[in-house]
Formats: sequence, C-alpha cells, structure tokens
Amino acid sequence: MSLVKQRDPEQREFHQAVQEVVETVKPVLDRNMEYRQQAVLKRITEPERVIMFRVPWQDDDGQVQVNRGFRVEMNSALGPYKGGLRFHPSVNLGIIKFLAFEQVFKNSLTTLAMGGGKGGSDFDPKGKSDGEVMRFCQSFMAELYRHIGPNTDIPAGDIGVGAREIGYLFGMYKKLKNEFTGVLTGKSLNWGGSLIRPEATGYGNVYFASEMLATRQDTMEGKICLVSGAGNVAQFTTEKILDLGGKVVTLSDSGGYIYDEAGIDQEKLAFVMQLKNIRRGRISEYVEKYRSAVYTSVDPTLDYNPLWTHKADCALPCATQNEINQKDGENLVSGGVRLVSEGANMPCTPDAIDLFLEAEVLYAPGKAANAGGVAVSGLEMAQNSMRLSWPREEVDNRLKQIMKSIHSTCLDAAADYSIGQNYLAGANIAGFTKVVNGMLDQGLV
Ligand code: NDP
Ligand code: 2IT
Repeated sequence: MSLVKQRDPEQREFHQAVQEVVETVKPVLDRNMEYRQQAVLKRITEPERVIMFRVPWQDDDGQVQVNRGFRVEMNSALGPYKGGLRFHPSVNLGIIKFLAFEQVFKNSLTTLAMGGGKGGSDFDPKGKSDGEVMRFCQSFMAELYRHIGPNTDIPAGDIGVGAREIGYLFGMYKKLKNEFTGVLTGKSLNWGGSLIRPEATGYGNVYFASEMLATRQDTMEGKICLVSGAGNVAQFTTEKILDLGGKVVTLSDSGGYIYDEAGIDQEKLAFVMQLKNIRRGRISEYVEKYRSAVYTSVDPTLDYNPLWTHKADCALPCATQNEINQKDGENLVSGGVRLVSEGANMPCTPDAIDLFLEAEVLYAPGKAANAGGVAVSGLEMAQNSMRLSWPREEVDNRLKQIMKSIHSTCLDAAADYSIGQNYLAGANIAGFTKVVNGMLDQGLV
C-alpha cells in the first residue's frame, strides 16, 4: 500500500480500491508462498499500459474545446482488456485506474475470457447537442482506435456513455479501420448488439440480491427498496425489482432525489426512461407529473444523503462511487435495511461496509453484484464472433446462470478461508486467485 500511495499520492479512489482488495486477500498470500515470491501484489496494482490523450473538438458556437481522454489497460491475464468508458467532468486518471482495477476481478468472476480495462474522458455530455457529442466521440476515437480491437481491448458504456455515444464511437472506428467488428459492446440491436445488454447490469444486480435473500429463505416479494441514480443501471434494477414483486420508492440524479411512498410502478418507470433517455431531463420533473411524490435537492452542507434515511428493507446504490458514507450506512441500518447490493462501482465507503458486515446485513460488492453488464458484453462478443444473435430468453437465462455462479463462487471462496457469509472477501479472493494464477502460468511479462 505504501508503494502504491507513494507512486501516485493523489489517486485516492485507486488507493481505496486497492486497499480493500489487499486487506481481504491477505490469507490467500499467507497460504501461497509463491504469490509473495512472485510479487503478485506489486504486479497486479501496476497497469499493463496507460494511454492519455488530447481530445480537441469544436462546439456549436465554433469554439475549440479540449478534453482529456484515458484508457487504462490494467490486466490481460484472462483475455483481452474489457471495460467501459465514462464521460463525466469528474473523470481523472485515479478514477479510471480504480475502475480498471475493480474490472479485472469482476471480469474474472464472470467465468468469461476477459481481462480488465477502463477508459473515458472529463467531457460532460450534459447539455450538449447531439452534434457536439458526435464530434467529441469522433475525436476521442480518432486516437483510441489505434489502441483497441476485437482481440485486444473492447470498450463499452459506463456513466455518460450509452447507446448514442457507442454508435458515434463505432462509426468512427469502422471508418478509420475499414473493418466491421465487435470492437465495442453495448451496440444497437440493429448492428451487432445483444438482446438484454441494456438491461443486464440492473437485472443482474437484482438476480444477485435474490440469491443472497434465498440464503435466508427470503425473496424480493414485498421488499421496499431504495434505489439511487436514474440512469441505465438504476432503471433496470428498478424494472427487475418490480418484476419480482418488490417496491422501489426512490430514484436520484446529481441534482437531488425523489421519494414516492406509493412506489414507482411500470408506468412511472416508463416516464423516467423517456425523461432520462430521450428528453435527457432532470429527475425533479418526476414530481411535476406525480404530485404525491416529494423531490429533495442536494444540500451540500449536509454530511449525509437524506435518500438513505427512509425506512426500507433493501438499498441498491446505482449512481456513483462513495455515495454511501459512514453516516449513510448508520441511517440505512437504523432504518431497517437488511440488504445492500451495489449496482454502481464502489458506492459504499469502507467504514459503511464495515457497519453492514457487523450488522450482518447481506452486502454485495459491485464487482460481484454489477458483473451482469460486462458478462452480457462478453456474450455480445461471443455472438459477434459467430456472426449470429441469440434470443432474449437465451441471453437472460445465461445472465441468470452467471449471477448464480458468481454468488456461489463468492460463498465457496469465503468458506474455503472460513470467513462466513462475507461476499466482499469472497469476491476478492475468488477473482484475485484466478487472475494471479493466470499471470503466473504466463511467466514474468
Ligand atoms: P448513467 O450515466 O446511465 O447514469 C448515472 C446516474 O448516476 C445518473 O442518474 C447520474 O445523474 C448519477 N450520477 C453520476 N455521477 C454522479 C455524481 N458524481 N453524483 C451524483 N449522481 C451522479 O450511468 P450507469 O447507470 O451506466 O452507471 C451507474 C453506475 O453503475 C456507475 O458507478 C457505473 O460505473 C456502474 N456500472 C455500470 C455498468 C453499465 O453496464 N452501464 C456496469 C457496471 C457498473 P446525472 O445525470 O445528474 O449526472
Ligand atoms: O463497470 C462495468 O462493468 C461496465 N461499465 C460495463 C463494462 C462492459 O464492458 O460492459
């Protein structure tokens, strides 16, 4: 840890992600002397390659804008680099490195042949015209294309990168390479995308939560759920909770959150999807349409998020990193929450996680619970290679099977080290062991 911090002192999120893995895999290193001799921790925390580049583009007023582009190719022991692209003004190298690091273990857990990577830019798609987003994506790809490929590195979406952005990125890649290949996932269904990919992260999250509940002879039926975010993962987490008979009472965006005590039903969810995906509006508009719901805007003077103070059975954070701090964790536990399943990457701070584990809340880390998205990306790659596409039920069944298998893999790894029903340690140990063994098999490269 001291080496990691000394090398990149300002990369706080990366330190946090590494610390959590290092702490939980200590018993693995104690059991396997070779891992220490081969300096696996030093190797696994240093990216194989980091690419940073200038992204110049012209806005609608003719002004030249310059953003910064990133791709971190973290680890290729198990397959080509795989992971999303994030477009958000907060993006910096530390955030992309934490996401790439998490991705390595997540992809390992899916059982599919994928290494880990992540990329993005500090570009803010919010408030930009389609033309501006297209010109930005084209400029971004004008550099990225030389580093990626269907057998090298396969990006996808993340925050701020959805079907529209993937389309523009793919178009530019195809033009530059004169090649129509599955170099990106999350493509539109009409030109190589997979059924269920848009739904996969959210559905997978709820499949994982259901597996956890089943260990206590319980189900989603009748559960009151707090969901944060209002983007891709939050929308399909909500949809699957409704499918399984649960009730979702909150959604949020960076401006604030809505609380709808009556529950967000299918019709209201359809309104949110239209609002967010087509009109690109704010979640505050929900209460203009559904007047019994309450909107609370973000109060920067508070050191907790009031969303997490509502009484509920389950919490599924689906917005961004560190959105649940210690105080939020306390509020969740005292509000009766018995299950926390991370749709987002690293949404809970370490002290919040400690609280959940102490209180025996069923807690699933993102690298297990949100792996359904990248898993179906892996299935999209398989379909692209075969040049055919599977029906909806087939992809959904495979997704369910993969989430089930990740759940049992976490429990088995935890049992192997006698640490009880600890999904955090289980996911880290299982993901880590597979990647490290792959690295050792392939020699010092
Ligand atoms: P979207 O861009 O579709 O939605 C993101 C949502 O989170 C929006 O409601 C956004 O609000 C909110 N949000 C983002 N950043 C912040 C912030 N700094 N503060 C407050 N709210 C914020 O992204 P996704 O749904 O795809 O991603 C959500 C999370 O899930 C991320 O952590 C991502 O890494 C993770 N994830 C995504 C996968 C996927 O397949 N898409 C797979 C696995 C994990 P606003 O619009 O106001 O910015
Ligand atoms: O964090 C993630 O797993 C994603 N954003 C999805 C990555 C992918 O390649 O589908």
